Amino acid sequence: AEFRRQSAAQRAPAYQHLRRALQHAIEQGALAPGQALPPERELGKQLALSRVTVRKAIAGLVEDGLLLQRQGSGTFVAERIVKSFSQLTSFSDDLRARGLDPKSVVLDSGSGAATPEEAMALGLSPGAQVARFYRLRTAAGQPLALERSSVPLALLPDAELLRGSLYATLAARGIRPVRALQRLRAIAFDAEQARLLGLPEGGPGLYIERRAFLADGAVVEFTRSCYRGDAYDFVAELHA
Ligand code: 16G
Repeated sequence: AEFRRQSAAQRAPAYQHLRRALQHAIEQGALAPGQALPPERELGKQLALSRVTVRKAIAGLVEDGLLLQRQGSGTFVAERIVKSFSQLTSFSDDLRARGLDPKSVVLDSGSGAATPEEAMALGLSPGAQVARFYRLRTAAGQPLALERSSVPLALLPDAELLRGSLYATLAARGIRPVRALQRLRAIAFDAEQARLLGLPEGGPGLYIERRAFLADGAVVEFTRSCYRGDAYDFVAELHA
């Protein structure tokens, strides 16, 4: 099997070799986040590869989100987004604080009677109405997460009007979550999620479930997020 793998690798086109080598260098930190890659022409010369080969390898890594191309200034190693796992912030606030422009695409929205799972998570009685929306979250044009939120309809009666930030929309109604419980789990993106995020199927994702509470103890949201595992680091400070 090892031999077959090796000979398969030898048969792979040159751009595949280069793509894998660059990916390895990024994953090992030999190419640091934010670091600029030499221009295609120069890289080709250094490695004795054609410019087409270099361009194809780079295009693949851009597609994977490992490299970023900025118009006119070159190709850079993508920086991971480091996000607190212990602060109750919203996607929009968090990305705006980094100088990135957060956007949402509402893929689906509606309302209806809470499912047993929603009723349990939101602390509602069976049959209570909930607003639901499924959003693709992007920043600087890059898809970063898919989020499925359920909110008691009583708190968000005009859910279909939700365009931007959920938290901002709630805040405008005087509703502010003060505490949340989160659960984190590793997932592999299924075909549909991968397509929406523009990633390969089976790629790594971080599934995060958040139940956010109001000061009076009521649950305001039950959100199931799938963040890009290749783009996010979640950090938390621990105290003894
Ligand atoms: C974050 C929250 C999500 C919340 C959303 C609101 C995590 C893991 N999840 O993505 O629960 O619904 O922010 O963002 O942080 P918005 O106000 O921009 O809609």
